[in-house]
Amino acid sequence: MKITDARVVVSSPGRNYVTLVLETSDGVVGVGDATLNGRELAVASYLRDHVCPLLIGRDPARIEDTWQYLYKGAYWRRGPVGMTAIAAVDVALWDVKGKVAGLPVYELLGGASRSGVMVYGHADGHDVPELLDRFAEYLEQGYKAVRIQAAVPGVAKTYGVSVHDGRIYEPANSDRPEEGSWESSAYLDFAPTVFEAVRERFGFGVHLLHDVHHRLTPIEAARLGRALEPYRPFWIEDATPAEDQSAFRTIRAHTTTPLAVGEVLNSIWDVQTLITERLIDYVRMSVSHSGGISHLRKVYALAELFGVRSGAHGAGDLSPIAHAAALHLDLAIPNFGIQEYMGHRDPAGEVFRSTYSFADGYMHPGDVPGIGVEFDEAAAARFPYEPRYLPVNRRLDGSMHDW
Ligand code: GCO
Ligand code: MG
Repeated sequence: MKITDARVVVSSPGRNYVTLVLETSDGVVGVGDATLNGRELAVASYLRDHVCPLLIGRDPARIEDTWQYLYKGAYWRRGPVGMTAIAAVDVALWDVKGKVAGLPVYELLGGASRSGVMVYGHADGHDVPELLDRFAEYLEQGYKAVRIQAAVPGVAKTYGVSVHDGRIYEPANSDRPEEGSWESSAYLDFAPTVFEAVRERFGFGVHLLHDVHHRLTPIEAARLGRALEPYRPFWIEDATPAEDQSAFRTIRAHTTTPLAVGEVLNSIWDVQTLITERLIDYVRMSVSHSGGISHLRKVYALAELFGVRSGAHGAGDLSPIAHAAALHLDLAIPNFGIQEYMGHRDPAGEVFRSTYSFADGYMHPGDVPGIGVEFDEAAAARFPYEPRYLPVNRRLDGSMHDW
């Protein structure tokens, strides 16, 4: 069998997604997600101009060899654009392999290690009462774990708080990035009161998570971790800018609050120190941005040796193909921790028809052969690409800060 066609489709059913479609000489079709939010066309070009021509004629069964060919063959290492492009090829090849074998991908990864994958939802509020109402809705749906984010008083447009519908919390401007504002001192005083309110109302029988979105210094993050200890968070996420692995030595020295990081990282080398020095508890890299199933499972295997668990990024800007791929890995690996699940905005379901399911706080990828997501190219054509930027952030004095 040979790969006979490789094409990239950029569509915007609710938000932008980049999808790679591979066709084989046996008529089997495999799909992969190549979405890099706010920089979509860079990955589309990397694939179209530099990768797709190399795939034609290759044997789709040789997944690892193709991975090494694309990674080593580029000469330039790591980075979000290249690793997202390779991930799309990798997932599409696992999809093909599953369809050829007549098995869901998790069976090819060693089979299920659990009956379902615990996911966390994202409850937010413009103030604490609104957050508590949204939190209650997640509990009604059966969620066992919920991330809590509330607007910091005096800080306009806090990260993680939706402007409109309570689910899509990232403003996306088309001409230039929206500007948010930030002040860590106000946030550090406020965040523990949010946890206190949630624990007071809902008790300790539900997991609480919180996303700091790379905004603190190491010692600020240490202070936050310590202040939250009485409320027993499941984790604090991305406490400091992720590229500085050594920052976690400082945080770790001061708090027992579990730490998660990695949604902006792309390779096993980006988390090598974090894992081998046991500086984190959960690694948050996603299938789509980290070289696909083949590479992320190596990250998880390394993490297993050091007692670190998975906690994959699952924002709505990763397509349903990415979410399905994550669920297959989550179901199979021994050291699964938790999976983010933000869901997808309509009309994404018209373009991506998925077989994964949610029940009582757990998800399952389904049992159809392959990844379990059908990509409808005719439907995708009805939703053309729309340029969108992620926001930027300024401190109250006007200087740039991490968003
Ligand atoms: C999360 C993430 C997202 C990112 C987004 C960027 O934990 O869900 O922090 O909200 O900001 O994926 O594109
Ligand atoms: Mg995050």
